[in-house]
Amino acid sequence: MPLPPQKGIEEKFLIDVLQGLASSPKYLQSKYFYDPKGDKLFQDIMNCEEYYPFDCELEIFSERTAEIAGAILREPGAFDLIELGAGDCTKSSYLLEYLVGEKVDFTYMPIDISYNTIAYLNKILPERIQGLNVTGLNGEYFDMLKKAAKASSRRKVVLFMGSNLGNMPPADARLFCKELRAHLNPGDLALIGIDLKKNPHTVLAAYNDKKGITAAFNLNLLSRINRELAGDFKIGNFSHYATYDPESGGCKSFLVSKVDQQVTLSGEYEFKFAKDECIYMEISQKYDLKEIGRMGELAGFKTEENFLCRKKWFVDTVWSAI
Ligand code: AVI
Repeated sequence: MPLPPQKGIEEKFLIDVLQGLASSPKYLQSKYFYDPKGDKLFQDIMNCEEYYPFDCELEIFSERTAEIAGAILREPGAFDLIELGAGDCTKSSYLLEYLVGEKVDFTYMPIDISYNTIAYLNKILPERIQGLNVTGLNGEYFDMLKKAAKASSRRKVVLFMGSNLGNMPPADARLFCKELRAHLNPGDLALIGIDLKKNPHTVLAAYNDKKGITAAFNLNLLSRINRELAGDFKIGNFSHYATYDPESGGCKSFLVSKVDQQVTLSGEYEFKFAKDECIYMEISQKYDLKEIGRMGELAGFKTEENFLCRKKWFVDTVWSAI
């Protein structure tokens, strides 16, 4: 049964929304997309024709499992395989099954902010993959990495897949990689899934699908604000707008106000929107291989291997901590 949101989390949501809507230009944080309806819409996005990143990374994990395992097993000895933001492990399951099949000594440690996700994985994974050791950790990535390091001094292999790094602006992504490195020891590995720069039409179509699923995904955050923060957004008064800049690799989503309007939250906070004013919702940054290698280097990693999908649209890069 889903747990009710904790009080502190609700307060943080209100503070972040008030801060974003009081800013100029206005913004909302994409991490709040994922309420139960948002989770379902994200599943629909992953199944929609234009959204390629999921399929590309699935191809890498399902078809190059032995090679990925080979990169991980280059160093001998038992290790902890830690996945940041594990979700339902659809892609990483290929690797887990392979490693268990090869009788490799490792513990799988999925980390997720959602208590429900971790409870589900702790229960379901050992049933699904007989012989798998699972220790799920519920909390913020770096708090949980610290906890994992305290619990065991084994070598660490960290998975951060799904192009989640792309949802940080590049400067924040660089800081994230540095912080990740600070939690690792020399020789530990990070395997990071990153969406690559490609034909701009392909990228834009993935974030502006014909069925309007991505639009609904973005608009759902306004519905969530109405429900959880007593807002009165008229959802039909906003439209989804996606843009991609092939030079910078920045793919951004906005919600555009169709009319002059005012929105009230919690009966006391009022925000005016001019016709055509935009709320910045999300960045899905694309990189090239050189930029990715440089980002790793700046953070204190060496690129060991790049696993690309056949179309060369997506990479899982393997970095070792130096
Ligand atoms: C979760 N994240 C990597 C997705 C992406 O591609 O940026 C979220 C998403 N937003 C719109 N479509 C998918």
